[in-house]
Amino acid sequence: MMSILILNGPNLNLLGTRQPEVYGHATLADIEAMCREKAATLGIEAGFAQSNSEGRLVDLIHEARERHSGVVLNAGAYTHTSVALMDAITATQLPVVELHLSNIHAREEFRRHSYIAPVAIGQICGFGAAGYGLAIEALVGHLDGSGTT
Ligand code: CA2
Repeated sequence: MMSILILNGPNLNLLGTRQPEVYGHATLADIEAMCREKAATLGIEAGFAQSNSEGRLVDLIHEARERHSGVVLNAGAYTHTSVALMDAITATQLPVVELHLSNIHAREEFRRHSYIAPVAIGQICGFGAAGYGLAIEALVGHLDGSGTT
């Protein structure tokens, strides 16, 4: 059975507790449950992980190559800073869908630049927790050949 990894970066463990006007009311556990439901509907397996550490996220991307066919990545603030995450994606050659809860293009200027975007198959942002479901669909569409990218 096809398996994908949904990987979350720094501070996303705090979701649902603060700034609901920006990031919504869903907790990361709610989002995990929603992702598992979506995966079951699509007939695939899904791993789900979160780390606040850049190096741990690099390790998880490396390890994903053994078990998963692709990654949905919300790299949080490392999106805007991490050459290491960009290189990890390039090194593993895994297809990655970049995901953000908020519309990073409608916020501070520094959030508009992403080190992930050039090595991702595409980016989804601005749809809150629902974006995870959209990203899973896009990744599975890419992997089974029914997507456009
Ligand atoms: O919109 C997104 O998903 C982000 O990746 C979230 C990151 C932010 O740095 C990116 O620019 C966009 C921040 C996540 C912070 O999560 C919080 C959770 C609860 C309370 C406050 C922040």
